[in-house]
Amino acid sequence: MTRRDGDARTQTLERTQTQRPRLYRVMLLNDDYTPMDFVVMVLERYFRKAEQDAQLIMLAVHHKGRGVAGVYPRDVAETKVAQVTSHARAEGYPLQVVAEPEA
Ligand code: TYC
Repeated sequence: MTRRDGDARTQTLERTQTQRPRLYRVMLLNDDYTPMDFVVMVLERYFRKAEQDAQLIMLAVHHKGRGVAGVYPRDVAETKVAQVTSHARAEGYPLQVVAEPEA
């Protein structure tokens, strides 16, 4: 990393590599009321999972309490949270979906 001092108050930091955008995990949380079939449909439709993978992820969330539906840049992750939450509420289900930054 090179540091060039121009004006005493202004410094420019140069990097040879650009930083990759931070990625966010979209997490599904378990609850007692959302039907399993609805969660599987969500994983297929919004997270592009094949049916068998969707079943496995849904069951893992059911047993462990939470699990990763997908990993995306922040704007995509936030859009998926909003879309899935809106769909679940429209059906009257309490499904919780959250985005969290990768470590
Ligand atoms: N626990 C729910 C049931 O027994 C199923 C479920 C799975 C709900 C995953 C939410 O994120 C979830 N119907």
